[in-house]
Amino acid sequence: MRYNLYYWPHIQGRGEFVRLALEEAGAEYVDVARLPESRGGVPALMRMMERAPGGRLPFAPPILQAGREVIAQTANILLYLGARHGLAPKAESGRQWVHQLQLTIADLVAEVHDVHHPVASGLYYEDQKKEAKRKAESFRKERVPKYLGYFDASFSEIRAGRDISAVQRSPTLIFPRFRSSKASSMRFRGRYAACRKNARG
Ligand SMILES: N[C@@H](CCC(=O)N[C@@H](CS)C(=O)NCC(=O)O)C(=O)O
Repeated sequence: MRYNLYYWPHIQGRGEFVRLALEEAGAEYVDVARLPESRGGVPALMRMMERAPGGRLPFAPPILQAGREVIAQTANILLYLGARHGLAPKAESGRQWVHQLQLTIADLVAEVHDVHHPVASGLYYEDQKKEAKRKAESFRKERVPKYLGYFDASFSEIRAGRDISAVQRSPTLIFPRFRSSKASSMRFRGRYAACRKNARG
């Protein structure tokens, strides 16, 4: 099966989670919006948003087309790929646990976005810098330690052998890579590093 991925061509963003899973799976895929407009490009992405085959309209990219199926919402796409490519546990409870972690990552991603667009998504960061600065303070002090503490505790449980099968080769392994990716840590690199150092004591 050759997949079509639809995502904004000039940013890593949420599309990167899907690309990493596809790469990990060794799956064949086309990054449609990165093609020239004669074969895809952003117009093809817009067409997919407005007239998805089957009428299941996506709200926003990333979007994965798998044959006649059109799937949106990053965590939903990873749930789909995880089951089909052995990236997630076979047992339903394990898959649900991995999905829970991925949804929590989605919450973190949304918060990172909101730090830079605290007033409105449609406004440029430059137009809401004052509010962004205030938001960033509580994000760095309270939210980053809370999220990292949660993931550290979860991975400690897994390392302790209680549910290793749940996360072996799962899309959540993307998380450590995500942290070191441009999408998040470019802006909060110092804070992430400090939190990790504190966590290790
Ligand atoms: N919950 C969705 C969020 C999707 C999303 O916000 N996509 C961004 C790009 S990363 C977008 O283009 N949003 C347009 C909009 O919300 O109007 C997911 O996890 O996939």
